[in-house]
Amino acid sequence: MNLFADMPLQLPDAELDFHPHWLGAERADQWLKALYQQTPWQQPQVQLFGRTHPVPRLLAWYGDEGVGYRYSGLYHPPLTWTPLLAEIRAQLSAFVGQPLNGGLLNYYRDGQDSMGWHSDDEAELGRNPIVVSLSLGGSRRFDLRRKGHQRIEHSLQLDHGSLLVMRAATQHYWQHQIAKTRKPCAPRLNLTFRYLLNGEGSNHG
Ligand SMILES: O=C(O)CCC(=O)C(=O)O
Ligand SMILES: [Mn+2]
Repeated sequence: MNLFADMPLQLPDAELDFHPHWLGAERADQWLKALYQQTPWQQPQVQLFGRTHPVPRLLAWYGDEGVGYRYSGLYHPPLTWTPLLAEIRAQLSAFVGQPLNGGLLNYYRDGQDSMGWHSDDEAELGRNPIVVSLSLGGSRRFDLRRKGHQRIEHSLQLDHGSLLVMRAATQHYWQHQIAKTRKPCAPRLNLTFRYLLNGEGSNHG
């Protein structure tokens, strides 16, 4: 748990701002319900050690025209922003003071859905990418470790309506994950908005 609400996290070589109550509960409920219903969720297959597995979550990629994304080895053209997503994108862009032209939606159906260790360091995100991550629904633990190390250095609980902003060199030095958990947890919808310099690239397992 982060006891210092709305304070930057003091991790070396990282720039993380956490806003645990960015969105009020009522609005967060509305957005969760609408986004879940409006999204054409996909569950792509990934190749791992020569075998094919479904990605352990549902996902969808939205973006400005031509801003496609490569995940799980497949190129995904952008879905067109819905009015709600355009509104969320505009609010977040105003909040961080930077343009955002793409957004990955992830839906974790239960504790067995997850996202493995990775950095958001794909070339098309540029040198010091901003990643703006809004969490809705069930709380999940977000872990951080240094690249090349196993030990988890810091964890945050990403609750309904919380916003995590990663900037600067964070992706060079740190990896993050949403681990599987046996604890019962409600479905969770996460949106990560980014700014891509050009349309293609990227890989998320
Ligand atoms: O679900 C989360 O909070 C993490 C999502 C994430 O790391 C990503 O989309 O790159
Ligand atoms: Mn990520």
